[in-house]
Amino acid sequence: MSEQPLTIALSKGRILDDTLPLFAEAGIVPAEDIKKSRKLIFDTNHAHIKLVVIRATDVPTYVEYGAADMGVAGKDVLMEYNSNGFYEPLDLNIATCRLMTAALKGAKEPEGRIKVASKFVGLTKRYFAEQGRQADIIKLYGGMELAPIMGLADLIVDIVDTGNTLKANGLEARDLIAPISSRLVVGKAAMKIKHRQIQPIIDKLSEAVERRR
Ligand code: PRT
Ligand code: MG
Repeated sequence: MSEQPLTIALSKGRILDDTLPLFAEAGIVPAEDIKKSRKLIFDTNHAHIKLVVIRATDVPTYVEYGAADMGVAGKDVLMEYNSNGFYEPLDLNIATCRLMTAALKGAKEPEGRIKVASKFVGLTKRYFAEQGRQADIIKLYGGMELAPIMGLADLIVDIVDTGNTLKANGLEARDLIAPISSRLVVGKAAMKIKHRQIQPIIDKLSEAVERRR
């Protein structure tokens, strides 16, 4: 019986560097070197499995709409996307970091309304609402560390790993919003229709994640 075709959307950038070795350990290997190619779609060592490599923030969109059957995305991106249009069956435990608030070192946070700069405006809005804190959220596309220095914001919400980027800019981490790692996501329709193809992939990846612990 021939296999139904299956498409997996991978986040490019730093998540991809961690994803490819994990997929290799799970027995899924691209037919050519993804990082040396300008192509966006890749065959693999399994005739029915294709990989597409796209912007991290686009992965949930492709999976929710069923254009890709499954995908790999950072929990930060999934929290910001904020949809229940897919399942999240596996924590891949790669590209780990923390989503945190940060401010100028030693700066007091204002009592009333605070200004918060982030590229994650949706999750930031929800976080401060849950905390019962009045916040004006300012959307930035990068270089969030600059915002407190320039007086644009009191706080930022950003990804922290070693803390070196904050430190180099005179900032300090304040509150942990969530620990972050990359997750396997599976479209709801795909999980029903292609369960026979998808479950073994989840199992193989899960075994690879466990072997690394
Ligand atoms: O274009 P943009 O930079 O917005 O995103 P991207 O598409 O280039 O994604 P990419 O390749 O930067 O990867 C982002 C994803 O990797 C995030 O969604 C996280 O899930 C994950 N990840 C893991 C990280 C980090 N670690 C990380 N350290 N994403 C970003 N950083 C950045 C952070 O933004 C900050 O500038 O690294 C800096 C902090 O690192 P430290 O070590 O100095 O604290
Ligand atoms: Mg980047």
